[in-house]
Amino acid sequence: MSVCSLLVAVLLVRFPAGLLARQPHVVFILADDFGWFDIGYHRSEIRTPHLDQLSAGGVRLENYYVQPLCTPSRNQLMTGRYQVRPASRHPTLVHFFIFQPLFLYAALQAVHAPLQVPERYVAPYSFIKDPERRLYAGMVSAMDEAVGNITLALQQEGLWDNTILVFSTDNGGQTLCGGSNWPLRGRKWSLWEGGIRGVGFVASPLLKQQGTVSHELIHISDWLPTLVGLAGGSTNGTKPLDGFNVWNTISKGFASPRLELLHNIDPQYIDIAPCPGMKRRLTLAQVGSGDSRANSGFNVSIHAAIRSSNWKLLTGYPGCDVWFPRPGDNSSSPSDVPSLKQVMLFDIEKDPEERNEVSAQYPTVVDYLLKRLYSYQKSAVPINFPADDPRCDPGPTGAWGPWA
Ligand SMILES: [Ca+2]
Repeated sequence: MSVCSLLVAVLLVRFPAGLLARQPHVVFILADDFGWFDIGYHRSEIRTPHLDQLSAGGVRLENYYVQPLCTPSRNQLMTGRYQVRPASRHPTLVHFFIFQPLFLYAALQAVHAPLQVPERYVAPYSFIKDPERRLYAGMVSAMDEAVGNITLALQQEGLWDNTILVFSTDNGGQTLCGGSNWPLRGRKWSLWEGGIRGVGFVASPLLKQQGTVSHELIHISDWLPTLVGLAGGSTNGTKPLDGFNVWNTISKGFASPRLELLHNIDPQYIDIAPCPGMKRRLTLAQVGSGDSRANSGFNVSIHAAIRSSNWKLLTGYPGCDVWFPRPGDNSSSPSDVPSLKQVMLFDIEKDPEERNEVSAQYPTVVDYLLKRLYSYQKSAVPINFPADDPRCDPGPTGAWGPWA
């Protein structure tokens, strides 16, 4: 069973009400492989009335980033640190749990493949011709209902008025399994926006500004310091965090303290899933040594991406690079994708679809971001793929939990 499968962890830590009355309850709902175009408020054909209503009264995060895969996103959520850093899981988790009146982490299996859902959720989507998309839509509806049920339970128990609910995907949608990130480029497993720009929002009566949309830069590693701060805890004593406390950004609309975001550096990147135009990756590898920007110190054949304010720089092969058409739209084909370069620069604020590559126009920006990548790389830990640990097997209880 993969790490992505069947992770439903509910942790309830209660303390006497008088002791911690002022600290909010925190509910964190993490969806799996939920794509950018798969939520109602992004004009999807899939209906998500509960998610739409909850987020409409909260703050929708429209410049919010996750990692392109399950495990790295979850790791950064738990540690507040980029995955190139040594792990600092234990000290931060201690702070995370001790100060909470209620902390509920609902890491849903939905809407990750396999595509399975009771028929009653699929029936309203008979208008969707693609059978995988239709099943996927049913799974989204079931998840939407589940989030509605969680919220209703909190209201009925009298907890809602003091609750902060975060909803986030863990990575972009997988187009091979019914997901869609339209109109963003790429998909899960890639460093294009389709892989990493995440659906996310916060709903809470405690928000100072409700019913707003945030375009401030926020990353999944920011939740740890943000939630620890809300819980009255401290991140002092942990290893240095890459995440920022962004509560004032979300709640009051302040500018984000985050000016830069390392999406990833992975010299061993590989995505074996079929992608239209896969030959481009091979072509890209052949032009590697001739790139003059290799002088920056950073090996630009390495799969990497970094964001700084409006700029995003990608190096190496970023992953499946096509613009998958809007579901139901068969008129566009991925054949008109331009050639990739080893170093690519995009103005993400003006060009979130990554259609206009501008590295030649902004060489100073390119040089600066390559230096930043080199700086991160110098401090990175070597990639380590430890052997499977049989102690993690949930055994007869069927419930996953900490084991190390
Ligand atoms: Ca995932």
